[in-house]
Amino acid sequence: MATAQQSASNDWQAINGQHHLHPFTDIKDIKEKGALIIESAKGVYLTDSDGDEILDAMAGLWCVNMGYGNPELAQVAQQQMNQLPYYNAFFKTAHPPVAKLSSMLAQLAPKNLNHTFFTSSGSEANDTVIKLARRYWAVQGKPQKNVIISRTNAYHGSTIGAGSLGGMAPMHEHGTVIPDVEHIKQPYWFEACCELGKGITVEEVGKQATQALVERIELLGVDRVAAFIAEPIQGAGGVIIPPDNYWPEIKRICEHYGILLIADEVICGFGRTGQWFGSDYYNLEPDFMPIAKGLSSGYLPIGGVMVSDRVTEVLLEKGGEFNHGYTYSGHPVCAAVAVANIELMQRTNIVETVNDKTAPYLQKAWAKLAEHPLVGEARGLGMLGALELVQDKAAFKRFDSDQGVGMICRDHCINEKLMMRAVGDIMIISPPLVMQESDIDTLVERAHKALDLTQKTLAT
Ligand code: PXG
Repeated sequence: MATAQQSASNDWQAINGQHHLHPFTDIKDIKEKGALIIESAKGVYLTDSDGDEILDAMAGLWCVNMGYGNPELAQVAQQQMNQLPYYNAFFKTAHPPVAKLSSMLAQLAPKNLNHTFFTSSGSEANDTVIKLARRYWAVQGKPQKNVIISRTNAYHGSTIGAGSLGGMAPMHEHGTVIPDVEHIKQPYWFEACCELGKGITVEEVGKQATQALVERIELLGVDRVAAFIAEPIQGAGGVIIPPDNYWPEIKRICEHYGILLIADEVICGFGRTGQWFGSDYYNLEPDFMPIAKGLSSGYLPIGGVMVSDRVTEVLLEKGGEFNHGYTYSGHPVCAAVAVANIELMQRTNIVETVNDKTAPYLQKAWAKLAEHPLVGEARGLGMLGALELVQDKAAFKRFDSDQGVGMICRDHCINEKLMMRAVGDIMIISPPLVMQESDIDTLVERAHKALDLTQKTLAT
């Protein structure tokens, strides 16, 4: 007989199945199988509607950096709701939370970034950055210098602008793609090995990927190219960590040709790499940094674009009115929670703890998973990790994609009470920064068990 809790769980699944259209989900599939209903969460554990506790190795969607159920963030939201639940930042008005947040961000970010345009999401941030980068050149009499170069397999969001920056073909099939966005290859060592069926040096992969930028700029003509956009470490594409020679050379190329550099920090920002920003990790001083997710630890939707002094100066001098903005740009409750989240991060020294302790511990444990017969590569950096599931390690041979090995493994993870995501046959993690060593042990144990079970399923 079903317990009361299971009946409640079935109810929510049924109601949800009838009326909710999910993001990035096969509609028929979810109607048939029902969604996993998450009812509450505390620290690094989710509780589903059956009462089961699931270790969240994804920090929600790469965002709940300070963990769930922090009373301080909830109190700040309540207090700001009472004091000023909404006012806008259009037409020469502002409010204390947005003023405070913009000043805190200027203190935290690489030293050349001192202004922020606020949005409610990373996608809106990337739509904004397209307009800002093009405007920077247009107001200087170069409207034709409007091409943005991005990378294949990149994810920069789902709106039409941000989706166009992204380099994932299935997303482009769903809607119009804006013109004047170009894609070049990503610095993806493991994939290069799989394509060749043998090893290749990481330096060579880095060199080819940077050379691709030079070639595309030369092909288009530098007078056409406004900017290059990339994540410091590519997240949703499968946690792709660039070789050491990649970023210094990209930085040099952008400087050499005088094109703007956009570092999408939506995932890498706010401690994920063990530094405040991925740009700090790679020693970049980008012209723009789109931010979101960890800015509020996902407690409320807020994002933005941090803008460099060289861009701000041109816009101040020649820009005039910037005809762009969102009703919720710099929303006071979201901004107040972001301020409290940053203060919490600073007070608890979380970024230093990640860098000195948690990330090294995680990476050491994670690297051992490479010994598993299914794992072709276990890579990671900071609080990010990926496992490449392969058919034959020595030959760098992947599974046929229609075998759905990543999804098989993901289902086993969930049965083992571990929330880990599959990108094709790459299993990825992006745990909350507040994970303790004991949580990491549990994470890796459960991941190992899920790999064993995947191997068993494949053998039957
Ligand atoms: N840039 C990057 C680098 C991202 O990862 C966005 C922009 C867009 O942010 P918003 O807030 O509009 O979603 C993202 C979002 C996944 C997954 O399955 C990743 C994201 C969003 C949803 C799912 O890995 N990243």
